[in-house]
Amino acid sequence: MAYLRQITLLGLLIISTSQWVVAGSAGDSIMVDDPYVRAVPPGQPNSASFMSLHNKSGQGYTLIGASTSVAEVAELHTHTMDGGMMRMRKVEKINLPAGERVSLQPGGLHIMLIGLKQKLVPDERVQLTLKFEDGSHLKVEAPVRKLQMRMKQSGQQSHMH
Ligand SMILES: [Cu+2]
Repeated sequence: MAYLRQITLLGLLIISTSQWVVAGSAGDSIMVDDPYVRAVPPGQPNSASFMSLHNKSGQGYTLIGASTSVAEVAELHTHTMDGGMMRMRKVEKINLPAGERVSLQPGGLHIMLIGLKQKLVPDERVQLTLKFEDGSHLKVEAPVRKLQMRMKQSGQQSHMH
C-alpha cells in the first residue's frame, strides 16, 4: 500500500507542477529554444517575438495563438512577398510537424505583439503563453533583445518583424 500511496503522491505532484502542461500534449512535447522579444524605440506601438519551436514528439502539433501581459494582442504572423514587397499577414495557425524544428525569425514567422502596454527594455524578460490546438499551453520567458538590422541583402530600414 505504501507503494500505491507513493504513486498517488507522485501523480499529485505531477498534476500540481504542470497545470498548463498535460502529458502527451503539445505543451509537453514542444521545446522552445532561444526565445526573445524585439526591443523597439519609444512610441512604437508594436513589437514581435521570435523563437525556435522543436517538436520532439512523433506527433504533429499546431500552434494557434499566444498571449502576453505586455501587449493588448498577440497574433501569429508571417511574411509573404506581394508584388515584390515583403508584407506581414496574420496566420491562423503554425504547423509543428513531428520531429521537426520551426523557426520564428525576423522576415518570417513571428508572434506579433500589438498595442504594447509597457516599454520593452533590453534584458528584461517578457512572459508569453503559447496556445496549441489540443488545448494545451506553454509558458515561455523571453528576454528583450535589441535587434541589429542585419539585413545584409537589403538596406531597408522599414519595420522588419
Ligand atoms: Cu507582424
